[in-house]
Amino acid sequence: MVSLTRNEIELYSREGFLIPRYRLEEQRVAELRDALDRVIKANPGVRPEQLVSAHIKTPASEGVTGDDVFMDLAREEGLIEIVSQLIGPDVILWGCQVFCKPGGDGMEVPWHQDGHYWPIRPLATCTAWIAIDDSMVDNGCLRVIPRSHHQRELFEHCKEDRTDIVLNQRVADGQFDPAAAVDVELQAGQVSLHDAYLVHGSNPNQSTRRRAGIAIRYMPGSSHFKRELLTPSADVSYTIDFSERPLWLLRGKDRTGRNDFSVGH
Ligand SMILES: O=C(O)CCC(=O)C(=O)O
Repeated sequence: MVSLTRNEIELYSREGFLIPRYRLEEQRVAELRDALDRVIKANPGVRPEQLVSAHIKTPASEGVTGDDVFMDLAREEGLIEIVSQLIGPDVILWGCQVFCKPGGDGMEVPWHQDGHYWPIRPLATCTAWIAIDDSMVDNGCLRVIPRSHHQRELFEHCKEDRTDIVLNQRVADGQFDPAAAVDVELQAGQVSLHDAYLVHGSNPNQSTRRRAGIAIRYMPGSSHFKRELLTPSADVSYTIDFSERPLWLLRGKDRTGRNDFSVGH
């Protein structure tokens, strides 16, 4: 099993993101592609960048029919091991979204901090973003602003009235330097990890090649998923309903004693 070096752990803590040496085998990537094809087929009314809760097979309040292959990926020991080196020994799975940008019209993800959207206190999550296709500059790879997580504060976000973007709130101007952006290019099967406070986004897909990735969200057992903080809303231009979101304790304990693992299962 791959474990992170001390250097990698320090890099994640300093920069807010990391590309570990962990990589899925080709066969596994092929299974993810097949699962994605099934999910796209089962959800004809949903933009493929907005396949929220794709790890849950039965559509719940968010309306997306997911696939067990994505759940198996989220439970993969190798991933959990790496994540636990970054967030501690208690690991709770609380979310998963496929961001699939079709060739030609794949949408932009505006600059944002994930934590702005999430009802987690204290706010903490490590996202593992797994490339299902090669994710390069021309097809709209993830872009990050290194160290923008440092102060552990949420910047002001403003609403965008555009229909060609995946999220309709973005970090308001003047709070970070977009010129500092780093492209996180990954080959299919590679993984990047990012912190809940890190400013990140991605450009539209300018190529004819699809760019699909799956973001799996893990929080430490010292955080509370406070469903009542955010009510179901269209704030992100698609339905997010934290009130019914199931949680899975994958490793260790719920140190808060307040996370509800019965909801939504
Ligand atoms: O896949 C993308 O381009 C954006 C992903 C993202 O915003 C996230 O994982 O939080």
